[in-house]
Amino acid sequence: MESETDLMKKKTKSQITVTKKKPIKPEKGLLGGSVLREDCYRIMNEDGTVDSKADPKLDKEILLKMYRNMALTRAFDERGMMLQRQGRIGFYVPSFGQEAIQTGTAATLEKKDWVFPSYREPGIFLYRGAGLYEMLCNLWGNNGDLSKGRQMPVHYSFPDIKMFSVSSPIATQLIQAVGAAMASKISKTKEVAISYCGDGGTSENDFHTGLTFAGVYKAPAVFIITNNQYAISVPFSKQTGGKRIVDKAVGYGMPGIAVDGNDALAVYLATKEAVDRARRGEGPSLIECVTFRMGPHSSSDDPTRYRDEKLYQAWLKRDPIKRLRTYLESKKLWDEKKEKVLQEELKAKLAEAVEKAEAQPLSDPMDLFEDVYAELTPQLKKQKAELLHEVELRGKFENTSEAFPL
Ligand SMILES: Cc1ncc(C[n+]2csc(CCOP(=O)(O)OP(=O)(O)O)c2C)c(N)n1
Ligand SMILES: [Mg+2]
Repeated sequence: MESETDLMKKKTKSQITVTKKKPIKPEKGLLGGSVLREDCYRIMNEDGTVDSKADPKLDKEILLKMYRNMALTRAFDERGMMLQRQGRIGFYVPSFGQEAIQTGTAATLEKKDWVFPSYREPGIFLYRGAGLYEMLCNLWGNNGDLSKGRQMPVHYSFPDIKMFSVSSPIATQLIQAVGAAMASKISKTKEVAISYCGDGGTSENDFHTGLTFAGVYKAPAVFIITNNQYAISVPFSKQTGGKRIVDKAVGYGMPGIAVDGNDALAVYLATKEAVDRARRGEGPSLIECVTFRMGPHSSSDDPTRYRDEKLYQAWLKRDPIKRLRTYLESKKLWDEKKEKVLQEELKAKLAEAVEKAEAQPLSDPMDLFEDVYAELTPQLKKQKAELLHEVELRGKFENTSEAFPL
C-alpha cells in the first residue's frame, strides 16, 4: 500500500518512527474506527510535542506567521457564525478544525501561484493577504464586496492575490485549476495551481476529469483533498467503498500521500514537496489531509442530528491550533503573554472591520447589468428596463434574504 507514496519516501520513514512511538489509536465503534487513522504522515504527536529527530526546524518567521494565521482564521470563523446567529448576515460556512490544512498549504506557495479554493477555506485568503473588510463585505453582499454583492456569502474572490472565486458546485474548481496549470505549462511561467475539495467532492465527475487530465498531461497542479469525514450529513464510509482517498492517486498516475490534517508541520512539508515537484515540471500530486469537521456544515446545519458526540470529543484532543502552540512553546517562540496580546489584537481588528463593513450600503441593483458585456444584449436591456420600473414602483430595494437553504 505504500508504493504510491514515492513523493514522501524519506519522510514516510520518519513518519513510521514517529507513529511507532506514539500511535494514534483508532477508537473502536467510532465509524468503524476508520476515522482516527494511523497511516498518515505526521510530525507532531497528538499533544503537539515533536520528537527531536523528526523536528523539521522550519524558519521562525514561517512558524509564527502560520500560527497567527490559524488563530485569525479561527477568530474570523467564530465571528462569522456569531454574526449569522445574531441575524446580521444570512449565511456562514465555518472551517473549525481545518486551520492547519488551509495555512500549512498556503504557506508553501509563491505569489505567482494560482489558488482554486472550496467554500471552507477562509484561511488561505487571509494568509495571502485578503482584507478582513472586503471579506466581511462579501458576507453582507454589499457595495464593499469585490463581487459587488452578486455572489453568495463566503464566496470570496480576490483576483489580485490570485485567489480564484469560490464555486459552490463541488469539485468544479479542480478542472479550473488544471486549466490554469496547463496554461502555465504551455507558457512556461512556472506557476503552480493548487486546488481544494472535500471527501464529498471526490465522488464528483469533475474530480475524475480534472485528475485524469492532469495525470496524462503532467499539469503543474496540486490537489488537496480535505477529508473531514462528512459531506453535509453523509459520512466518509458512504462516500467510497475504499478505505482511503489517497489510493485514488495511483489510478491517475500521480503520487499521493495521506497527511494528518491537524498537524500544520506535516501539511506544510508534504505540500511543499508537491508544489516544488510541480514547479520542476514533474507533474501533479494528490494530498489527502485527514481531519474532522468540528463545526456544522454551514450555519443552516445541525450536526448533532447525525454525528456521534464521542467522535467530536476524540478530535477535540487533536486541535491543530493547540498542537502548533505547544510546539512553539517548546521552542520558546510563544507564551501566555504573547497569546493574550494576539487575541486582543485579533479581536480589535475584527471589531473594526465588522463595524466598517456593516455600515457599507448595499450594491446598486443596476450594477447587475455591468461588467459582463461591453454593450447590453437585447434581453438584458429589456430586463434592465423592467427592473428600473420595479424600483420606481417600490421606491427602493430592501435586503430580504433571511434564510439560506444550504
Ligand atoms: C455538484 C454539487 N452537488 C451537490 C451540492 C450540494 N452540496 C453542497 S456542499 C456538499 C457536501 C460537500 O462535502 P465535501 O466535499 O466533503 O466538503 P465539505 O463540505 O465537507 O467541506 C454538497 C453535497 C453542490 N454544492 N454541488
Ligand atoms: Mg467533507
